[in-house]
Amino acid sequence: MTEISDPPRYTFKDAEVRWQKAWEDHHCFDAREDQSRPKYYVLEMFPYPSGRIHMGHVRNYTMGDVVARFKRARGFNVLHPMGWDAFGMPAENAAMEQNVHPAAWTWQNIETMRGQLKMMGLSIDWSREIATCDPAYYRHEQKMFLDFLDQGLVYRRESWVNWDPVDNTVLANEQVIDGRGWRSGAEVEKRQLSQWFFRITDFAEELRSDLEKLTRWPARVRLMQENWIGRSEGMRIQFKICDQDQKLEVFTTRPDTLFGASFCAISPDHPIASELADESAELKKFIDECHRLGTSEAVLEQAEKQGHDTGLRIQHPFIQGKTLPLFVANFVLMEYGTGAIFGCPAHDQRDLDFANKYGLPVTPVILPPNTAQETFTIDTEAYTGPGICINSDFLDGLEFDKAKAVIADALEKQGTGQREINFRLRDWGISRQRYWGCPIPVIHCKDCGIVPVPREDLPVSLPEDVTFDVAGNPLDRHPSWKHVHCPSCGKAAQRETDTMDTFVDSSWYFARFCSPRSDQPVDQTAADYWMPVDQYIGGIEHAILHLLYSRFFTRAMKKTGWASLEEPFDGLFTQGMVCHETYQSESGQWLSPDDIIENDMGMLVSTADASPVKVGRSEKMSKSKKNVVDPADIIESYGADTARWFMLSDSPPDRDLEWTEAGISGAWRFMNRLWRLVYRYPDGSIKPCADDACPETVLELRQSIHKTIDGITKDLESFRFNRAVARIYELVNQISDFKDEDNQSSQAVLSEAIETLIVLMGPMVPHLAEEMWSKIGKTGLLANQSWPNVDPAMLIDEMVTLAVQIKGKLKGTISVRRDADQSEVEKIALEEPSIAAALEGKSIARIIYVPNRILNVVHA
Ligand code: ANZ
Ligand code: ZN
Repeated sequence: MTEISDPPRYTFKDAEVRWQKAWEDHHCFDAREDQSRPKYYVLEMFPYPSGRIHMGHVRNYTMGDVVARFKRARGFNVLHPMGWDAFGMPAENAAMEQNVHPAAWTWQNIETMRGQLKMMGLSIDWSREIATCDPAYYRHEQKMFLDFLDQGLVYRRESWVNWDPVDNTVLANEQVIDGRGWRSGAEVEKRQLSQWFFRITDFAEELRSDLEKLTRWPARVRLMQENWIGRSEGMRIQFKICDQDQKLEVFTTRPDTLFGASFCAISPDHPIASELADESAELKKFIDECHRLGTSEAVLEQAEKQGHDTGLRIQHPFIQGKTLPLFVANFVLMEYGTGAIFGCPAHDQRDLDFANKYGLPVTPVILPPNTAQETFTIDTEAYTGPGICINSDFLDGLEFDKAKAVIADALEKQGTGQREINFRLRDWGISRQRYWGCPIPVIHCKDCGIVPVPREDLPVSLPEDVTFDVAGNPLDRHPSWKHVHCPSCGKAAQRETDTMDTFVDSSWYFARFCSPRSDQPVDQTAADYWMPVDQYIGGIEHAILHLLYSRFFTRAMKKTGWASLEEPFDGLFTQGMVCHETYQSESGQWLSPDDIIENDMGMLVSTADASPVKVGRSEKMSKSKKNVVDPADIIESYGADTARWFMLSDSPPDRDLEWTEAGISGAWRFMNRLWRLVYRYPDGSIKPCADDACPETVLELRQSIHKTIDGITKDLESFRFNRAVARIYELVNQISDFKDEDNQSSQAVLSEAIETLIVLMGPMVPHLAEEMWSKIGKTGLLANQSWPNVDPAMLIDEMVTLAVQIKGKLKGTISVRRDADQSEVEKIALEEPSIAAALEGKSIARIIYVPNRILNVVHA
């Protein structure tokens, strides 16, 4: 028997820094292009440097690190970089509130968070670190912007914006809450402002149809993107406006309901509305009210449908003498279709609500299947399903789909309508009237118009001496920064003072990581080697915009010669959130987990005054509910490996994870148990006996080892970390239970078990694994060790119970090897006494075999 000395405690504090340093000293994770080896690019969504890492980061980066280390052990040349999504509003808010410079605040946060990430022991190539606020990064973004401009992928146009009159700034729709600015609380106004746009709509069809190719993306994300792009097949129809030369052009996806039209409506921003408003104070008031409410889709979804009758009448294209009233209505968006509609109340809920409110007729024109026309009526609920056309002249009796085609032909023949495909996707407005962003590199000249900054003058850097004591864009009021000479004519001119949406910065960072110090945006050789990202990992909150923008940007880069592929992310995984119970005092104040304690009676009470605490449901960790646990504290008390292990162990990685004290201390105990286990390790040089000479217990443990390798390999390939963890627990139990004797084969299998266990745990708890690896006398870093191979002979032993039927009736069962082939199974079955007896004297016609389940014998 192996002597078990009393093991000392595992001192993670000393071990974790020691191994981090060893990896760094050996440049273990530095990635270099190597055409002779297959590459694997693992990327987690890079963090915003808000100040400290949170549990969401820990979960995200732990998963990515497991994949990176696993793939490296599997022989891939792995790229696993890290950087900072460093521009954005919070830095400016900090500047305003704490009187620090946004750059200083950001770089300080990066410093802190880099240190925290390093404490996690991530296998990152830190030599590739980038920060988007670094001119060395954003100069390339500016260069590409100019290339996009040359290619017509960027343009400037007037557009409506939410204007906060107190902060003097444009607000995103999400920053308008109940019609007021989220910071100032001021009533938001609508203003027309010249803004820069990326022509993402050029790629609408492609961005949609290529989703089909993204087979390694979650179906849910693909669907969300598809809905966001929103392709609609419909028609553009020109209606005649009575007593006017003007036409009213509408977009509809339901031309089959044209005979049920009872009104037309235009958006408050439609040119006809503006024109009429010049003559009507009442209409002007109505339009202003609509603007106050906001005209975004989200707002309008909620708002009550309201309209203003213009008094104009619209001629129905097929019904002689029939005219429809024209309204200005708050639910019609200017940015979609033509900004005008015809309303068919019977078959559209919004139209019906509107018609009922304004007393407009409701004529059903689609009859649902199996419904009698005489009794079919619509009162408060529109019918939007399929059916047969009624009350529709030459469409009567047609299936609605067929009717669409018939009426489309009729309108096209009349010259008053054209088939059209519309997308919900809008061009991407990237102008921000903010300081802490990438400057848009153009100059406005009175004579020459928009002049690109000459490429040799890039970067256009942000000025450092800016103030945040008053509202508005600091770049705009800077005394000298914007005043330049026109590069074209030399006269006095002005820089563009808009900066880019920070989503631009994150739309190409993954490409920059391939050659982070290149003096071009990307080095083509490097990018061709590393791209696409093989595995991208991040939160579901980025399912739409960030991923769509990145897909667009990559296409735009291809068009301008900066990329050679369209899709940047081959595989995508979206992780769940980290949640925690919530606590409230009796008076309803949120309490942090640190503010409560269990009293003698086992009740949760406040540490401050021992008053009882209400335990609420588990929710995503958030500052507002105070249910956050700081990862730094956890790493400090338990070590990085414990935190990583718990993150991986608890739930499937795409689900929410419930953070508990019990869970983390359980993980901690397991780390220590592992550490004690290595003290059983015998000399690893012992050779095992030949398989057939092995005692049964030895064979059993060998089989477990190889089943574990096989299982964990598959689990890590498919993001089933929690199952990999469960297999580790099982193997550890088996090793603990193994009665090793002082003979060669049992000592050999024990060393195989412990070595394998350590290698398998490497990706998940890398520090402890290194420590154990060295403890059992291995030289060289575990980080450079390759993944163990499965001995297939150790897998196929498993027996399965097979039902044997005769003509479909169960006659007995036999035990056979899993996946045994038919002839072997037949032989065993036919020799089985009960079967043999039943078949006595019969001639077998055929035998049907369902592997691992059933053998059915059919006799004549
Ligand atoms: C008449 C009609 C009858 C409609 C009916 C629907 C049902 P999707 O599928 O999203 O493309 N629409 C068109 N432009 C609009 C705008 N700018 N603002 C608000 N609504 C608009 O939706 C297309 C339908 O949305 C169009 O088809 C139009 O109403 C409305 F029984 O035309 B429909
Ligand atoms: Zn000029």
